[in-house]
Amino acid sequence: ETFDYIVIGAGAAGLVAADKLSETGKKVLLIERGGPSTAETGGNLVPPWAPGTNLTKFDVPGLFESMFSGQNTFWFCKDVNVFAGCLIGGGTSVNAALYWLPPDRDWGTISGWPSGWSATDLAPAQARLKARLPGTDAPSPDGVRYLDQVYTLVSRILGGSSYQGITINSSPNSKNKFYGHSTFTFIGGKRGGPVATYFRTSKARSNFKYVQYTYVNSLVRNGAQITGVKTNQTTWGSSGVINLSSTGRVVLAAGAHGTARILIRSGIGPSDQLAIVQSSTGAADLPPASQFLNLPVGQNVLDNPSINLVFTHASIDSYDNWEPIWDNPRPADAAQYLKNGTGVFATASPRINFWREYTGSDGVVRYIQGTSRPGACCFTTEETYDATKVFTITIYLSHGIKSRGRLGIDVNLQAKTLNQPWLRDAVDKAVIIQAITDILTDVKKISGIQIVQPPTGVSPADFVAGYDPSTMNSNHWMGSTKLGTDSGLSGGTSVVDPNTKVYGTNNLFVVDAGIFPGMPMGNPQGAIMQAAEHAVSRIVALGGTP
Ligand code: 6FA
Ligand code: ABL
Repeated sequence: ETFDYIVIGAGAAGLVAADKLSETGKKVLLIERGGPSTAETGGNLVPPWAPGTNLTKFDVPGLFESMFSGQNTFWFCKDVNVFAGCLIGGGTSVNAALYWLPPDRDWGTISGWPSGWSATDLAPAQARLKARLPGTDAPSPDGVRYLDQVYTLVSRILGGSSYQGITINSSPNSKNKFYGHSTFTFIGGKRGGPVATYFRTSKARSNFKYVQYTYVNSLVRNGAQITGVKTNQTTWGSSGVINLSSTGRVVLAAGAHGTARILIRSGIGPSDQLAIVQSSTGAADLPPASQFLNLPVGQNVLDNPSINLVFTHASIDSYDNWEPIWDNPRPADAAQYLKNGTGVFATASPRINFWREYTGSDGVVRYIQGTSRPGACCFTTEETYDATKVFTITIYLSHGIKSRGRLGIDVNLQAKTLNQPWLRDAVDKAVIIQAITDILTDVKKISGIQIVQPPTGVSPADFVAGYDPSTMNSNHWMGSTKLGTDSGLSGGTSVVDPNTKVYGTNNLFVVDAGIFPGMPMGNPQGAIMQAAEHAVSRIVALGGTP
């Protein structure tokens, strides 16, 4: 059996790509290393308070904060040293589902994209995405916003700097001093996202097939031509190889870390990384060294640095820091959700989001995103405070960020961060310090707010300087297979061309978070799905498949 398209990875980008490709009638295989997530994909991990229901950990939005604990967090990839979803839906099945229709600035030269990737070029992709997945800022099906004290209080704080309240996705370009209710990909009080939309329509097509628990090790190459993919599944033949048709294509969507690793294990990447594969168990799968493509895979990596500010206020219900939600939830909230799918469990933890523009001393415009939620985690303090009244404002540096890091593999072929990407640029750091200073100034205008973090007497600059870089991670990895016109084969920074085709290959494409040259304004899943929509229209327009 051979395929016209093999899509690797059933995450944000892969589910969109597989659906759009199968819509054309071509024979499409989607390969996912993980297993089921939500009930409709066969998942059955239900909390102890919902026995006999189909309300899995991945379906119930209010269980989001429980992703970070548990004996066996199988939903996260065990061979990637940061959080990455390894199940159907990828990151979209484990994330907080925050969802932003990207502003125009996320595309075009201002964000590092070449011609063909302007906001105008991408407008049809955004319209298609919005039609399939509109998102909601009132996820409980009864329209009521529960546990909303954080929204009320933080909107008052932001009023101190004359921010305006809006419906965020009704006005994607309003990102300088605007706030609104957090907006999510939830549908009908459950996790929706690409699994409940794009994946559902692809599964209904006879020319579409998907396999799970199938790990792609490497690509089978004959020079520039990819002829198949090598998996760990011998059901496909003793070598685990799945073949492409003679005019077929491989579309990589294994995520910023996963795609980089597959390329490197296929002889495509920086020479120091290929040397690691040559002296590892993966050596046998490499093509001859004469076919290596020395591309900057894993370079130019971005993630938002994020800093948590922690406060208390008498009006706040910290929701017990979300700790009991899995096995000892507040009985009335669990009963309400079981009864009709409404209430606190119908949404994830964030309550309000806001953005503000800053021009750095280097003249570059950068944006700050804020996300606020009841509760707080992962910090220590000398202060005495009432944990039942605590809330967090997380400050992210986003669009305009200059710092870059590097990811790749280690000797065990695990995917990992090689150089951290957070606040390496001095102006990036100055901007986030300014943003924290501004928020704290506005916080102090509201009576009764106790600042728990940063601690009393510690300036924003000292707080940022002393902040453990490993806790600045935002799980928004981008850029490891950057798209652009400056081919890495000629010393440039790009791994894929404007058609998302890997330089030096005939039929290999990347459509996931790795292609982004710059950081989107908000949490990136919306931008990633929009980019995948656009990428597929370009791939299909190339013609050439049967
Ligand atoms: N993004 C948002 O926009 N809003 C959020 O609220 C948000 N929250 C989180 C969050 O809370 C967590 C804990 C994490 C980890 C991420 C969050 N993100 C959020 C980021 C967002 O989910 C990611 O940016 C987005 O999902 C990335 O999309 P990609 O398509 O680039 O990659 P995925 O990780 O979604 O999918 C890759 C798939 O490939 C996975 O299913 C993986 O199992 C599979 N795969 C990897 N290697 C493979 C291999 N060798 N063979 C077969 N399959 C493979
Ligand atoms: C995101 O986009 C981030 O990737 C997540 O890290 C973030 O969730 C969600 N959105 C919600 O804003 C946080 C949790 O709220 C914390 O409790 C957790 O410690 C942290 O993720 C871990 O990275």
